Amino acid sequence: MAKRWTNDLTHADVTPESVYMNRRQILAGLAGLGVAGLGGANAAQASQKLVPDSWDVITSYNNFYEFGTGKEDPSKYAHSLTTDPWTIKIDGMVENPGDYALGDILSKMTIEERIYRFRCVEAWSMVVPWNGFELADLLQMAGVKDGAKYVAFETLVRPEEMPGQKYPFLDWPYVEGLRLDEAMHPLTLMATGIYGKTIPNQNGAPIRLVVPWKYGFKSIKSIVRITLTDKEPPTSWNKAISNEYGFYSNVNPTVDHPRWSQATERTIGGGIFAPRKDTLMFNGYEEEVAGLYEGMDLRKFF
Ligand SMILES: Nc1nc2c(c(=O)[nH]1)N[C@H]1C(S)=C(S)[C@@H](COP(=O)(O)O)O[C@H]1N2
Ligand SMILES: [Mo]
Repeated sequence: MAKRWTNDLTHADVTPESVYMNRRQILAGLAGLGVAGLGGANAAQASQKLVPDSWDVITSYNNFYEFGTGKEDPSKYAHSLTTDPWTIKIDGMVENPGDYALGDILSKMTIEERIYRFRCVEAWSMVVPWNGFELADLLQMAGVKDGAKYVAFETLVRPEEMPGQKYPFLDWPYVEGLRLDEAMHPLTLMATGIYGKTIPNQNGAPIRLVVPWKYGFKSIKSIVRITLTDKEPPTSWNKAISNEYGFYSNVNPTVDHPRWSQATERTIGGGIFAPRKDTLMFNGYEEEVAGLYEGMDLRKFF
């Protein structure tokens, strides 16, 4: 088979599993050293009414807001999420719409390991070994109709198990989207595992998206719906703070966040005195994905 993407990473580059799982504590230690917060004014005001933690605290450590905005909430509550049975609705501009049991989908897919860089918009990064299959294979199974241009994704809404959804911190469900060619790219993964194990609930069980050349928030967790459409779908962070988070959100060291530089990043697990590392264009996947954006002004389409 022709090599459709290059992997310059090996297990030697992988962020140690314990560091990945305890990122919140590690980031807590870095907080005074300039880890940027994610929030914008509106969301910050909204969140302050709901939670005792400051905006910078919650956004730096918490990356699954459905479980709450407190920094320990995902680890406290995510274990109660029921991930079996799990159904994904595939609808919109597809030949075979329907409610697909996850087990049936997985029986048709080949799970492989992909070691990818993962770059959060908050300027920290890790190297993660994912287990999953290409989204393209799932879309092929669904049969994409002519005229479809985008893929929209939705996370589960189940406030009984996801207590953060009792508050309008974000407009639930968490939604994300890709252009169809981005979704069909061989790097775009649907992950069901990390570090060779079933993906933990707090990391998006039982199935999540991984788009390694985009900022981490595009990699939507615990997906229950995938819709093919001809219109650019709304995305959660863009709806919340549109001037800070665009639809594309490609990792780009030359386009700064309005409130901090994206030129460098802190490697989680590198130790607090490790020098920051230069952020790579498209997170190091430029050769594979730059062609998707030829002729586009990446400042305008950020
Ligand atoms: N549904 C949902 N997906 C989500 C999020 C979220 O809050 N809800 N957080 C995003 C953010 S900000 C990041 S950085 C990554 C973190 O994934 P990880 O916790 O597995 O590292 O998930 C992304 N996907
Ligand atoms: Mo993030």
